[in-house]
Amino acid sequence: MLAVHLVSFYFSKLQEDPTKKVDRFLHAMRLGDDQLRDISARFLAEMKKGLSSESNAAAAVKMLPTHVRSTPDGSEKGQFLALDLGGSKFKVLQVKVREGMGIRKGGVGMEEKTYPIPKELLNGKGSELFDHVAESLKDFLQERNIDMEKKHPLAFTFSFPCGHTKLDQGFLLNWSKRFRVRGLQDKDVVQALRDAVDRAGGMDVEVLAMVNDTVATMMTCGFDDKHCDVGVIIGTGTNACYMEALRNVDLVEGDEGRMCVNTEWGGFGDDGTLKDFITEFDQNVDAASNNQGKQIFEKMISGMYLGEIVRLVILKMANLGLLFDGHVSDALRTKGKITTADVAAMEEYKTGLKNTKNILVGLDLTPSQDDCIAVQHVSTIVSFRSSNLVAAGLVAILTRIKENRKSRTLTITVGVDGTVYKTHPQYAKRLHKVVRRLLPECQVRFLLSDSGSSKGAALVTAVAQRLATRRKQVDETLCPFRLSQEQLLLVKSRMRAGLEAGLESEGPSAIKMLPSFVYHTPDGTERGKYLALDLGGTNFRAMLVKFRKGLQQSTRLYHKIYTVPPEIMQGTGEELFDHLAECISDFLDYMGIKKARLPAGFTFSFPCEQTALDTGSLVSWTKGYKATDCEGHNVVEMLREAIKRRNDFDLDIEAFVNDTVGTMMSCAYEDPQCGVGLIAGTGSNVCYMEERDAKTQRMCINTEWGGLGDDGSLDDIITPFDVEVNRNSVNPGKQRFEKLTSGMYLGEVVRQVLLDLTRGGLLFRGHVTEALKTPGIFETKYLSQIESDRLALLQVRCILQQLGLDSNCDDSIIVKEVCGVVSRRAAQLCGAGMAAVVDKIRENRGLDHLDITVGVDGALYKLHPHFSQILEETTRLLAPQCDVTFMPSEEGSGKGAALITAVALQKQGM
Ligand code: 0WK
Ligand code: 0WK
Ligand code: BGC
Ligand code: BGC
Repeated sequence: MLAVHLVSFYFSKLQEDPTKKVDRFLHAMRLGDDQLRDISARFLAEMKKGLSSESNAAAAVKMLPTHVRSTPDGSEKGQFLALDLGGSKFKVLQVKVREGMGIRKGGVGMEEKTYPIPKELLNGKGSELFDHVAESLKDFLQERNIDMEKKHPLAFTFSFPCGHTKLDQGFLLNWSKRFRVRGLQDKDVVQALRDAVDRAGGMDVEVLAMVNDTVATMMTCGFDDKHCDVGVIIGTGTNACYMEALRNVDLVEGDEGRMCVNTEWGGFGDDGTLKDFITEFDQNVDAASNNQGKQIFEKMISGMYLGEIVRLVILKMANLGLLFDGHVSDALRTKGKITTADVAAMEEYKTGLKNTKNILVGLDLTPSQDDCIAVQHVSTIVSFRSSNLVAAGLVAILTRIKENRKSRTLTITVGVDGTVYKTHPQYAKRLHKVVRRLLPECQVRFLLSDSGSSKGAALVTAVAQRLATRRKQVDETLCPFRLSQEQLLLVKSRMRAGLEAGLESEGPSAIKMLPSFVYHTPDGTERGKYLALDLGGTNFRAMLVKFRKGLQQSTRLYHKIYTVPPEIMQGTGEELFDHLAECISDFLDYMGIKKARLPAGFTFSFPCEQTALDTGSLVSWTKGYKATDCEGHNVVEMLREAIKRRNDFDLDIEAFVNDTVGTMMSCAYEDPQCGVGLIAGTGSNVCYMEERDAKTQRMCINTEWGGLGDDGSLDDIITPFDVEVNRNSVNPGKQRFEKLTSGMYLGEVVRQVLLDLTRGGLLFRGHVTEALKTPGIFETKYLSQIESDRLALLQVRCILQQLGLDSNCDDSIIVKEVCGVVSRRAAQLCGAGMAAVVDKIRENRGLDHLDITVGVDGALYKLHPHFSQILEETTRLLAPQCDVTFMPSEEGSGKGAALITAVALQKQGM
């Protein structure tokens, strides 16, 4: 009875527009934007689950790392063989990228042949399938007289989910589409191909890369459009890949750069995530498939299933008397009788209805005009749902990329291929429209891969070759910077020999070992108010230091920093000291102590020969200084004269110390065990308390270790890049050790290496820009920024951008690596030098084991993310009998100078 009422109700409706009844019947398939956004959000959540190592194993959306780390940058070239297996056609191709006859400039030439795959092989043994592939390849080579002796690089597009460990190794997770081959699951597919090629014999083929068809499609489109970071296949099967930030791909080592991830979105919903969108027709398709419960999303979208869904819908409507007056034919009950090509034909704009009629008649049905309209509309709704679901998936991927780029908008290109997308009328347009409607703030371009995916696969191989070649060439270039322990021990012994030689010789020696006339480290009894002047590597500081009674060691310190302009650094000595006197005058004004004739300590971070604590004549300028009429002059006197010239304040310079000495004293005030002062800043130097033997009075020696190598003793580790830096410096031949270790030069060493790599075409696409040729443009502070772990590569690229260096991801990885090896070498060399110094002190004291503290200052030590740690590790490694504590100096060497002044005055009983 109820059935009768139902049928009569429907009949009453029949008079109306036949599409209306279909809309009602298939309302579950008509997805609104809110539902699509909901599906998109669910897919985004699944993507994150697939990327995370915690939840990957259970994730339905596998998010497979592909080990493709970069999209084409236009420098790829070469000839490749290619195999394209897994889509509707199996193809063998020869791909010539920018090479060979008739290839238009920058173009790609391809020759291809499609080889059928016998049905039985689709469910046969894996070895048989690959024997067929290898035989087809051999036939292709013979047919085209391609030299069989020559080694041919081969790119393999394999359109099934594989777990890659590297570009040329991938383990099959499961088959999909029509393939149900035995014996290859969880096996390395590349090895299976190699074995088959060996079995076929007579050809020398090197399988360099295996990629999924989505990846190859992205690369194919990336060749013409550098915004292409997504690849989508809507063909027999469906899938998508995109460039993900490597730091988010937990399954692969490393945080730097990007990696293409094959989402395998066909599996979306395999864990029930889409159950509220699965219709009974989808359940029937799945139940009848050869992989039940698997590829749920694919079965709602791809060409292998659309025809079947339409057939099942029509069959149900016919059974319910909603079509063909309830007449059902065996053909209509037969699986696969309506193909996706039929669905496309029914949707043809002009001939769609006629095609629909022919197809239904072909199914032994006698459709009315309204039946045809209704069936055509069923096709529309089914394929519309397919393009809508693809849109929802794509919106999730594009949203993910936008998040990775931390930007509100996005300009991106999506490379697409697949028969459904290519041949189904309206499909592409619908897809584009929905994506742009759901992501209005994004500029999304869709680029059809016009020549299949093999061009892309060849490009992956070309990129892999380019990356491998580049990796090798970069390694060769950077190898001289990677010092072995033996080399570091050699540097330690040469430093030791240099220290000893400097102590022995009266005459000039590479390491000058300058006496400082500082005999004691502070003992806490220091009292009073002192002015401290500190001419360092980068600026000049004036300080007022007060040591007070009562609480142990309380110090009050006021200071002001003044820059020393390059023209003053490289002007006349008079101008320089007038500038210093002016700064001091300004400071005394600022402190309101102009009239107070204070005792002063003067820290001067340059090599000076001293005959007493309060005098010193400059041996030679270092770092960026070149002021005239100073070298060989008593610089304390020069300052006094400058003050006299000003005649608006006066002070008594009681102590004149090197910044290493000031730093050691400053730290010794906190830690009496401090017997060494190290500066790792603009310059590089160390001082220590030398005590030849029990008899000789202890004195602090300013080693000026920056001069090690000025006698050629470091020529075996000095690289051509260092030679270049030295040649361009204001003091060529001098301070060779400093030029390998200090902030003044590290940036220049990096620039020289980048210049060389760029000239070699390994960086910045070989563009040697003016910026890169500009000395001093790559300041050492950039090394610190670029090497900080917190900095994503994008930010590295911003820094390079600021320097006028337009880089891509790979470039910034290499720039970061170059910065790393240069700063690591610097820290290791300082560690080797320090090991020599502390071991000398240990032997001086005749100890088997020495505990000592090193006071340290300088921007390189304090600000570089890794320098201090590598320096400390190297010191401990090379001086195992010394327990060395490194103590960053809080108040700089000025306090140290004031302390020395205090000690000096106390000695004079004042
Ligand atoms: C053409 C590509 C191939 C891919 C196919 C997918 O060259 O790698 O598998 O598109 O589309 P289908 O042939 O399954 O429709
Ligand atoms: C701070 C000290 C100063 C020394 C400077 C070295 O107070 O005497 O010259 O450190 O570091 P730089 O400024 O060269 O990085
Ligand atoms: C496979 C994917 C492939 C897609 C398109 C799916 O069945 O799992 O690896 O990319 O089909 O060919
Ligand atoms: C100078 C040293 C100074 C070091 C650190 C070197 O260039 O020669 O005197 O200690 O820089 O500032």
